[in-house]
Amino acid sequence: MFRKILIANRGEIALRVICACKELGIPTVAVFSEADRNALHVRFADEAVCIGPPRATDSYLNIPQVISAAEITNVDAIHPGYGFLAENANFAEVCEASHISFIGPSAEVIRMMGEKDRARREAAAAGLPVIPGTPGIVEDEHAALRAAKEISYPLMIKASAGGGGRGMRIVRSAAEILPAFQAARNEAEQAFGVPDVYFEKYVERPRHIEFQVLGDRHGRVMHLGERECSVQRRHQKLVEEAPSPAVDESVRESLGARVAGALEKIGYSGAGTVEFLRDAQGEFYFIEMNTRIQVEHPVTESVTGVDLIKAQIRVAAGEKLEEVVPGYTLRGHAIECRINAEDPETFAPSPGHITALNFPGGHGVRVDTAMYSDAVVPPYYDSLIAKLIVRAGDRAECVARMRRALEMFVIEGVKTTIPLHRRIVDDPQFQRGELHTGFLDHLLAPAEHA
Ligand code: MV4
Repeated sequence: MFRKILIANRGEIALRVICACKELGIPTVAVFSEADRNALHVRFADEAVCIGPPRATDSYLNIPQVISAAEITNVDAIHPGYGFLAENANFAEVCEASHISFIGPSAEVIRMMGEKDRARREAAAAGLPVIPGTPGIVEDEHAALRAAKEISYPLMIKASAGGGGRGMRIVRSAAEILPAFQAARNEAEQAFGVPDVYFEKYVERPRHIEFQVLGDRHGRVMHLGERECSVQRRHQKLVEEAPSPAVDESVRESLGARVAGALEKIGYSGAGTVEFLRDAQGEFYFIEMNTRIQVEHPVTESVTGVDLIKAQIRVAAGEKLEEVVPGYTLRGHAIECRINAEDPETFAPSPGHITALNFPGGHGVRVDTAMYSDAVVPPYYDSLIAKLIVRAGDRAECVARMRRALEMFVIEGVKTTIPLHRRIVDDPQFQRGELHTGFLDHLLAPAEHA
């Protein structure tokens, strides 16, 4: 097992990782920017090192600064959390070159999954269903016209370096294809420095369903069931749940086994998430893989009983999967609401000073946060300030529990998305579990009158 772990992150996930380390008996080192001097992750870690000015590029994204902090404090592993350096293959490489274990998959696999057209090809080769589309990048206008004719409309143009919804375009007719192709290439070049794009058939109003996986460093990979993440706005998830209301045991077992088998072929290790779209006919298609722990991991923990952060650390230290997770049974239902410091109507960030705070509690309620009364939410980072996770015997009881927990949650001093979450869980369609990726836009659209 590791002697000491540095957590290259901030906020609730840094605190979450420190909690897991404490329970494993591993000393921790926090890093922090000048804006996070009084943050809870700094106070709760055994040691803390300032790594630079408030802006993330100067601190949490500054690889030499993070590595220096790791060397000064003599850690033997780094946990990257999510965001920041978590899916940076160069960072994983620098860690290993510095004889520090990166708690995550190999740099090669991170790089593979970061190139989305390549990830799609590798997933297909390993036996996962993919959306009909181009075998690789579309090089020029001639190839674009040919590919569009083959795939037919509507189709989607995606940036190879994109992911998470950035650099995508829907094309509904032949008249739009060439302008859209050029625009998408320009946008991709601007955003990622790489103009490469590929095409897929467009799937209308799909569900977003993702499988949690865990692999050891001995070639074994298992799945821990799926999460439903269809409640999103502009590719930001707001509510996630496990299991998905659209997945029954036979689909879970067959697709889960295919996912685990595919990742064993690829040589995956660590925690990861395989994202699928599920179309209206119930077909599943691989779209992307995330090679990190995700924000919504607690819903999977709640229904499997597996502590995913501890498991991540143990497999990174070389323990075998059969020892880390001897087995699990899915029990009940869990829902997570992401609470952001944002205006619930305009979604404008609302940084500031927390003047009053009351967390909900009671049976089946978990709050993952680094907030405290008198804390400051800085303007420099993403606006997630708390995750409210509830579990119950079934989905209906879980929704009722979420409604009462949201009622108990008080945050004053900054605007939050709590009022929006109340609207979501009060919605009859949400309560019926009839979700798709357009659900939230529909809920937010101004009411139409006949
Ligand atoms: C798609 C799609 C429809 N057809 N691909 C958005 C994020 C990125 N991970 C992939 N995304 C999509 N890819 C094809 N071929 C629709 C989306 C999509 C979406 C996916 C998941 C959750 C929310 C979404 C919202 C809009 C579009």
